[in-house]
Amino acid sequence: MSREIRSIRAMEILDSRGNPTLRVWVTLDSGVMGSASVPSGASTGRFEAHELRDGDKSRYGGKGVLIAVRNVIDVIGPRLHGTDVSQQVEIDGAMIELDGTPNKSRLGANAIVGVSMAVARTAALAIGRPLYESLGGPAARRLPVPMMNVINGGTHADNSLDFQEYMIVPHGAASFSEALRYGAETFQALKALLKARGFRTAVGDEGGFAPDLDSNEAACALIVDAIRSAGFRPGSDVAIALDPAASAFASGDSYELKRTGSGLKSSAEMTALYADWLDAYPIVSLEDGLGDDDWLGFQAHTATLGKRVQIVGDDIFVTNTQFIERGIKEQSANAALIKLNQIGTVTETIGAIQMCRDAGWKYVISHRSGETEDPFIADFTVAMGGGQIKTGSLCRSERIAKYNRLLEIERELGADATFSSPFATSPVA
Ligand code: 2PG
Ligand code: MG
Repeated sequence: MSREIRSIRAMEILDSRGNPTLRVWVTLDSGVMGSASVPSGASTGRFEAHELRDGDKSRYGGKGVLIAVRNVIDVIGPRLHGTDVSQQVEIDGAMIELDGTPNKSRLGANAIVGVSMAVARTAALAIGRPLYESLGGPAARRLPVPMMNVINGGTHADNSLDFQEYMIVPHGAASFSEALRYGAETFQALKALLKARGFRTAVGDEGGFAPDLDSNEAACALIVDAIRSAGFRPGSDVAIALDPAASAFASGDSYELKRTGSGLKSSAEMTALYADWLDAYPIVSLEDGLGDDDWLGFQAHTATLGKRVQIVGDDIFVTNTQFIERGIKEQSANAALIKLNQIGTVTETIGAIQMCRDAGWKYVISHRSGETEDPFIADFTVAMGGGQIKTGSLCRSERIAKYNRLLEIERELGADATFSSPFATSPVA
């Protein structure tokens, strides 16, 4: 059956924050058609690939994506017409060349990644295989341990917390579906605790609660209480992961913890603060504890904390091999967060993952704070086999869509599905 691309269409849709984004469809000569929808971040790294927005203030406050949509239809579509959809590398390369800028600012990384993802999905449909298998081959059997963002702060919520994400990591479960249950039960226990202690239970952008706690640290203590109250062991059953997203509160050479009124801290003081927390709470992963230009700080941070905890670079690496390579050389971290739209194509994303693997680094496939109902990253995570996904809380359907897709994959793989913790059991219980 012909796998040649007949047409590529796109339209403007809304993401989970009510902001415009793109949905792209690829249709083959055979009639097979696949689509994908593009996510969007709020706490973006400075060197992320360019998200093209119209800037026309009369529509969506300038956030429309009609120019990116036109770029898909008028520029990318005609160029890819007649190309074999299974040639992902060539297709992504052709789009990079067509764009011609270092950060995909001409056509828009949102336009390019939409096509790239839709091509991957259509290629899978064309051979009648699930996306995770089409991208990952027969070895794609590992279900990920989820990092579930149950308390939101920073740029994801209008509350009192400087730090963006407090996540639970149910890594002691025996399977993905059990991990999901551990997570959901802990989330409900957390809700009950918040209520009982007089805090509001409204949620932030990723579905985590957004209470006005007295300190950034109070969120860790609350989560430990919730884990216990749900009947699990903090650390060995359910651990904690943090993404302070420190670029958002970096101020010159310092970090300004404005919301909690904790004042200015140097890079070394931030690292000392995390070291104290590691002593007190079962934390297994720390992402963006420092800002995206604090390379020296990250190096010291990793030297001090890297043996005890996974140090993940998000804003500092932006899924870009140029920055990950520097990070590996300078030992700035020991893991990378991986987001397709930070770099803009499936091929380059896989390149970033391969670089992590070669260096013995871990990697975590991640959603964005602005998401859609597209569960693409669920399949992508299983395909890449790293065993970790970050895809939000235990409510809001744009987050749950990914968990539900992982349940389906687990079921489909049956006895072939594997699940194992990438973390040593945390010493604190
Ligand atoms: C992050 C992400 C996802 P955003 O910082 O890791 O949680 O947030 O999409 O806003 O960059
Ligand atoms: Mg982050």
